[in-house]
Amino acid sequence: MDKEKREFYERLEKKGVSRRDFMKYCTFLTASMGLSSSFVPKVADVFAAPSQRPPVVWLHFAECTGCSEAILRSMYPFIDQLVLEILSVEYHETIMAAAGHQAEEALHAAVKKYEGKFICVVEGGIATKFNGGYGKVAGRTFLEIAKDIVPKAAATIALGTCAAYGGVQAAKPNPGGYKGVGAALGIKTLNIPGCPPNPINFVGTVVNYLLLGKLPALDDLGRPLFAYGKTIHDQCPRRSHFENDEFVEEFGSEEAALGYCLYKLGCRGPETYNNCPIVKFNDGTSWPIEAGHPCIGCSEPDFWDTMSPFYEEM
Ligand code: FSX
Ligand code: SF4
Ligand code: F3S
Repeated sequence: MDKEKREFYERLEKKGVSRRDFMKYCTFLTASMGLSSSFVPKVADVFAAPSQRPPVVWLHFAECTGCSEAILRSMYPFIDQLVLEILSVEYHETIMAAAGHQAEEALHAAVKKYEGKFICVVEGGIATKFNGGYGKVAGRTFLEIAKDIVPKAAATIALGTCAAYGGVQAAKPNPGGYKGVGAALGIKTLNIPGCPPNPINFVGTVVNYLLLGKLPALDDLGRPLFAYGKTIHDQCPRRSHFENDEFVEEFGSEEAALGYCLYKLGCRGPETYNNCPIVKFNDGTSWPIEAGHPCIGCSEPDFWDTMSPFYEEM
């Protein structure tokens, strides 16, 4: 094993992560990216011996920062470390030490230094009415900031439903005219929706880019197909209860087995595309439907309006 890889595994070991745990994670990540198991060692190498660490400028607009929190407190305790091993995060308001003018300077210096080369990750929606006056950072509107920085990036990732499609602040009556980044700027973005999005879908997208030199294939809403290619309902374990004769027998009748499904409580799983049933959250512990709550369609555009009232049958 070369020096770089050895040092990487030593760093992980110091954080209490064994090589076995790391390989387990890479196997899981590879499968969730829709790649065959022969890619596992290559995926591991993306972390252990990165040939490039693309600079990242991470912008926050109108949102709750749940998307960053999901990444930083994510499934595997070390995933935040992994993100920092493969990305060179030049600007991120939540995790950077600098504040105020110093932070602003860091942003402008990074954009200037890496123009045309950095990945722009955006969290949060952008106000478009009243010249974007409903949301500002450092005296500039979100709209001005996005118009200035996004076109200078090599690629832009809209992380979370707010950045992808506007999210909660775009819900009716939407006085600020909030929109997702793509709609606000009139461009196509790669969208990783979910409120919050699953960190594995962000990491999978970045690893795909580093491993294969391109962004993953997208659906017509800009979402990576490897993660958003199937509905929640198609992958839901509760579905098996009314479709599987054994369960029906166990429950006594088809109706009783159907009662285990949350459809009548308003579940939006049949019209929501995401991989929550497979990848789950918090170290694969659980996900909304497993915890007994119907899916509210959080990764679909305008879900606050189109999917509500949430507890009524579709
Ligand atoms: Fe939105 Fe993310 Fe929901 Fe919150 O940054 S997708 S409100 S989880 O935090 O943007
Ligand atoms: Fe489908 Fe929801 Fe029922 Fe699962 S709980 S089977 S997603 S309707
Ligand atoms: Fe969201 Fe539904 Fe998954 S509410 S987290 S898409 S189960």
